[in-house]
Amino acid sequence: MLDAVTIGEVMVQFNPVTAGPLRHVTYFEKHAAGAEANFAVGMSRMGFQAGIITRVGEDEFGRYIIGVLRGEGVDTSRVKTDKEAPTGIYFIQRHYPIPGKSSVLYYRRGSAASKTKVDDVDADYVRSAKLLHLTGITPALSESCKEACLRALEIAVESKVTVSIDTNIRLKLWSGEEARETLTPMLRKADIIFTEPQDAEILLGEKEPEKIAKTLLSMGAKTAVVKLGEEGALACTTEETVRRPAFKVPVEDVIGAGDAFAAGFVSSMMRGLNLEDALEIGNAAGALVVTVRGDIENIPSFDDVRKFLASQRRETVAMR
Ligand code: KDG
Repeated sequence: MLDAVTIGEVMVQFNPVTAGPLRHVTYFEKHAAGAEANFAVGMSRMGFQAGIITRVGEDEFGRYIIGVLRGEGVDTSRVKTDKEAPTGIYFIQRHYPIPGKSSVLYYRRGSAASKTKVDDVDADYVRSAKLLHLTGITPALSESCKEACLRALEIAVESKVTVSIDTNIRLKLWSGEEARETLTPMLRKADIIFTEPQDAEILLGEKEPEKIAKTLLSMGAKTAVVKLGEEGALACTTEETVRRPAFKVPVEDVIGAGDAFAAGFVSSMMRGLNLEDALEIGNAAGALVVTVRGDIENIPSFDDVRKFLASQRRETVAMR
């Protein structure tokens, strides 16, 4: 029995050892990353069983990714190896042109993961999970990826598997209009929605966090979470609205923080913690990730979070 299942591309991330414009970077580190894989690893580190549906190429990078996921305890039984297409890769550029920010350059068009299709979605596998986690990235990869996400969503809804969606709009993969057209009907079927003001403006024409959350609740979500980066996060249900500030930490690379946040939040809800503690733990997970290069390396375990919060003198109710 899985606690969480997700669908999405896992890529090799090349992260520059030195910050600044990529034309001047000589050395890169190799990491395994991808929004959904980051989430799955986050769930696993928090003590929950997670699995991922995807494809990798029959190449060294594909073997590397499977090894990393297995090493993290993520179930890879539904990761197919595609003989026709390569494993996707991407580069990160750090602290340029804006200090403290990172950007991504994809080399993933036609990748093995973009060939993921409906047949790869094993209905029993999805049904065996307590939660299906989707993001706005996978449906943007290809028509067949979109169909696979919609099929998984349909199975989850029919089987009463909780659905969480992180809007994660990547405008390098599709236009705002395409994102809105595809994601809006998906969001109507989600129980938990993670978004951020830039995405919400595209999807809902709304930038104000509380209004975003209320609109998502009116569309059917039970819990709406708005990630506010350096300002923390806000979560809303029909009963309460809670806001928690972010933790101030040295920033090495911000990529991946949102996925760790989502895993911290979802795993806390699964533990039965309240909204405030779930936000605090999500914020802590996001903060820890940005202090190192790579998306998954510093995703915390529950014990890591406990130590971090104690260092910040902010123990959650559950940790006292
Ligand atoms: O959320 C982090 C991801 O954006 C990063 O790992 C790369 O999966 C990725 C993507 O599609 O942007």
